[in-house]
Amino acid sequence: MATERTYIMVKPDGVERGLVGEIIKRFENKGYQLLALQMIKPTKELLEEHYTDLKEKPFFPGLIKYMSAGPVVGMVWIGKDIVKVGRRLLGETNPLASNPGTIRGDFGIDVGRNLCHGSDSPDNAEREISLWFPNGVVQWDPTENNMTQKDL
Ligand code: IDP
Ligand code: MG
Repeated sequence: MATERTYIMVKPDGVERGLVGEIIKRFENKGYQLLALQMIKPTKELLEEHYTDLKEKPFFPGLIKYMSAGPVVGMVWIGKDIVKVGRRLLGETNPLASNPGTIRGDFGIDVGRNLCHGSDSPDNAEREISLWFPNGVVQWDPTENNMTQKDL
């Protein structure tokens, strides 16, 4: 099982509904490690590049409009098998097909308002991380500083 990075993003509907903390909590509770976090109002050009594989789809113009309607919260997470398991935490693309216990299953209804994004392969994850965080992201070891000690 490889340690991988993935790009997770709370979409404009997720931000508007106040689900940023809830979505972060699920990845933290699982035990994954946060490497980067930003709120950004993406340009159409950035979104078109992010979703370049979908540009022939009939829903593409609506997708770009939806995604540029408000700020998004983009994150990089790292951990074992996180690309696949991260998508399991998100649920199916269609929230109505998503199991309860998943983010889309618990909070969504429409495929065009499905709250969150997760990379679909390790290669795409690295592509998306470079796209959204062109200045790079930190590396840190969550055990190195022993921040939980009580005798301070
Ligand atoms: P994913 O987000 O689960 O990886 P993709 O197939 O990569 O799903 O599609 C990207 C996004 O495009 C979806 O999350 C959703 O917001 C939107 N989308 C996908 N299929 C449809 C559709 O049939 N109608 C409207 N929007 C769609
Ligand atoms: Mg996808």
